Amino acid sequence: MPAQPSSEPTTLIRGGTVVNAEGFVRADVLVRGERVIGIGVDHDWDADTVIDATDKYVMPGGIDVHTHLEYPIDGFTTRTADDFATGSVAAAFGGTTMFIDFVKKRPDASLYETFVDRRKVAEEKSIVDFSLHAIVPPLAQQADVHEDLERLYEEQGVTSWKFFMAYPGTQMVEDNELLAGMDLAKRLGALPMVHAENGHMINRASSQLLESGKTAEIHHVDAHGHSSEAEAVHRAIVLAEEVGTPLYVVHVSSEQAAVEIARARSEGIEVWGETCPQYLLTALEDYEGLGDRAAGYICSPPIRERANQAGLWKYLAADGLSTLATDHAAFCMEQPDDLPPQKLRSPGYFPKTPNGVPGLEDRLKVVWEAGVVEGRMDICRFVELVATRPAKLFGLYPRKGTVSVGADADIVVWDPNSDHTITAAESHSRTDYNLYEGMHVTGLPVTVLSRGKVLIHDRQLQEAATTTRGQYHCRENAQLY
Ligand code: DUC
Ligand code: ZN
Ligand code: ZN
Repeated sequence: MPAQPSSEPTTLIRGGTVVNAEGFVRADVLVRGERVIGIGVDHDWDADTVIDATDKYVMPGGIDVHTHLEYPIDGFTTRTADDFATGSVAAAFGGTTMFIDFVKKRPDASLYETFVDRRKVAEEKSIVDFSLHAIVPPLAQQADVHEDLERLYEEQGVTSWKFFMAYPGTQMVEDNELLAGMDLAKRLGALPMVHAENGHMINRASSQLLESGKTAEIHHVDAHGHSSEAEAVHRAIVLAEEVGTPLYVVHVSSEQAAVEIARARSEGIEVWGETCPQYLLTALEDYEGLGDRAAGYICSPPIRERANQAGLWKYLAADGLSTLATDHAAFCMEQPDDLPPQKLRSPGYFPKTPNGVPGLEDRLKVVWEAGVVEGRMDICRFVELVATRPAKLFGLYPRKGTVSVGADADIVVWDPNSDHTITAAESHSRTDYNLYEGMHVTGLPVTVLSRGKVLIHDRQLQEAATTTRGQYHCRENAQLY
């Protein structure tokens, strides 16, 4: 199939192995404009740009469905360090060509108004495509929030809504509100997402720790027990089943919580679990001796004991857990002048340590290393976890999450023979530390295309990255299978 005459630029990715969730094949990929227009070996294709992918994999760009860029937390007293510019550059360097961030209602605006402002900021800054989930505030913060959710769904394609089962008094919704939100989600076909930790159990444990003088960073993990996560996951599944809606559980950190999801899935219940690299590759043992600097590892739910990791890997392999996202909420350890108080704003007092860890640039590399190179998953499952399943669940498939004719040319050329040692100094996030500092990885994204534009080539940022902007995506309903 010769390329049809067109004024749009063409790119030929030649000599690689195309990897999709369903399988892999040795084939060339022809891109015209923003889309893939041909995949094959027997052709007379010519193109304006030819990329040699010999001995490399050609995969769909990573989709990170859980990020927090320039994101306000703790009652808007601080915000994450990466803005949409630095965060999206870090994403591109790491082979991620689409992210889905969150909108949290500002105190002075409705959820809808906050969404409009945030979408605009991201459109001005991001170099890769993006979308936004809505965070559903308690009704006490916005009594008519369901009207906004419906409007966001209809007008902006916001087809996924996150509910907090933790943080009573600020973000937590009680079960009646969760049920009402799930009812609305079911009526529209939106996908409810839950931060599943029992907020009352966490508050009780925190108070007891503080009363006994256990205020140091390391006690954050003690306040967020496995059982508080497993209980909330179980409850969310029961409530979703009662309503009859599918459910997505974000950032599953505990094997006990994964067991609840896997059990429900084995009974045919439509619940999907996400986990994150920090829960698979870092552990409590990595930060228990760090004193105040354990702050760099604090996130919720917490990074748990090393013995917990094997269970998460087991459920990832068996599809008890179905997606890998980062929950990238990067803060700096050293305080920059131009950012609000960061990780060390309250040394020795864990309740005020900003929650969140970085990972957007590293997700594909570290999961490839620990997953594919170390034999825990094959390359197709890797693609499914980091791109295809996220695209399906969040209404982007088959436009994204696959290298197929007609799909957006969001493509990563992956060199399984390149190696690299991860350091914060060579990373592109604004944060100044890296959870994977010193980790040696084999397998790197060498060329990255976003809707046909080459953003990264030979691991260098290209001119196109300075002149193009990512697009906001209105999303469809989840495709569950
Ligand atoms: N939940 C998240 O998903 N990210 C940051 C903090 C939190 O509680
Ligand atoms: Zn959360
Ligand atoms: Zn998050």
